[in-house]
Amino acid sequence: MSTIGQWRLRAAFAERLSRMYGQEVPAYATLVDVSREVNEDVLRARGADAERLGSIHRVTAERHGAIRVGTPDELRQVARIFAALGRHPVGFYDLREAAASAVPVVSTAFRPVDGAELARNPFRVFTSMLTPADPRFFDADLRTRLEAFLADRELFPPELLAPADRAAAERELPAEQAERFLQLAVAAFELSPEPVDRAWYGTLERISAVAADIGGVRSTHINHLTPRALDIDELYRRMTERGIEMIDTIQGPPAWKGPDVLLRQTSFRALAEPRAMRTPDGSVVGGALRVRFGEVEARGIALTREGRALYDELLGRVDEQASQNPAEARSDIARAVWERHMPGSEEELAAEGLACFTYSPGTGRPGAGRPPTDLEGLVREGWVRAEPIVYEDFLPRSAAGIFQSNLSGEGTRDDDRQGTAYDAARLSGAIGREVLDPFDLYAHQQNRSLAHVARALGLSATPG
Ligand code: OOG
Ligand code: NI
Repeated sequence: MSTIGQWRLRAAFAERLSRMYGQEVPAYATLVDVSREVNEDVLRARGADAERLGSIHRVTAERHGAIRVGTPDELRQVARIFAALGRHPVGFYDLREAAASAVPVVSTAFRPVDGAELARNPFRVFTSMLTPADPRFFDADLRTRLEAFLADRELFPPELLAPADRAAAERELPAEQAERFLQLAVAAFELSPEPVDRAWYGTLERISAVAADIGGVRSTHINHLTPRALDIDELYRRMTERGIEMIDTIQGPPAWKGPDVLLRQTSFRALAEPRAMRTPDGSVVGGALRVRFGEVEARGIALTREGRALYDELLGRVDEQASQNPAEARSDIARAVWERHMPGSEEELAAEGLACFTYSPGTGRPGAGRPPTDLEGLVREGWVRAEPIVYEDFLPRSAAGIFQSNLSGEGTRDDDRQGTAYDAARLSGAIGREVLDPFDLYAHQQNRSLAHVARALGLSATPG
């Protein structure tokens, strides 16, 4: 009998989820169409250069999704489903701190970590977990009710979890079982038609719209699915031209003449969708909720820890200058700051140890003589080729911005109270598997390529 391997399961899951989401959220289908058009135009205009950060095949199929769960148990279950698809938890994001309004969640991203797996299909899911124990948001009474509500629901049926465990262990599934697994997995992230308890939802919504979205209903759902665009500024213009109202900024690094780094994202607001509501007297009435939206992103080069510190520092400078000059466009301020302080080429980023690359032996044979021992010299003379490593993760500030742009109200947060501590180690404990450090993953990939170069060129030491 034929079997389906993990990456094919992952690709099929991405595709089916995308089809489901496009049927249910038509603006998403527009976003995918416009992204494809922009990417084709960029490829035509820039040729091979357009594929420096991923083949057009990868980029066209590339998506990230986002889901939100309520408890460590639910998070552990989702981790089992994602492990079946060859994904690991990477990175810790504390949105409670990053957001100005009430976003009581901590998050990680489930994604492939191996270079070949990423190239096949990088489909990743930003996954957030509610923090009912945080007294800044929930008092003791509400916490108790919320935890009881969450403990009583089942997001993922056993018929989904059993094949998930098998796929995780065997890295494949028999075709028939794969079909059933994929159907159940997609269904688990569809919007449920079950009527929403209006009073309970409203109680949570007064605290935080995110809390209501997670703990106000008996199911979870994918809340956006994000295609990747090679020119996000052009995409923003074309979506606006088509009459789709976008949030007013592109988040992350500014548009500038230097290399694309990290991640730039923008979105359209959640649309009001009809939902059945159960009123306190038990009758079911029509209502509407805004819970699903659309986002698009452009990915750039991964930064090292030092590069990221520079990015965060520049963000601070931009904030400061923007608050001092409210009349000036933030994007202009950001561009000016970057042009002053951010190295303007890949070579400089590499030389200063700010960005991550994979190195390989050069294809052309450089002139006679011995190769230099330093990496810069090796690259300059053509002994070694440097390819940028694409940033596969997220940015807390942008993620908070995405949450926030979709909240109807600010919610409430009592900053006089001490928040419950959460970090990557505690989240690892909740998931039952280690939350990996993205910087370590990029460094590892770079170091491995350097060791390979050293062997291939017969160098006595790894260049650095
Ligand atoms: C997740 C928001 C974060 C991103 O791209 O930064 C995110 C959510 O709204 O649940 O997806
Ligand atoms: Ni997103």
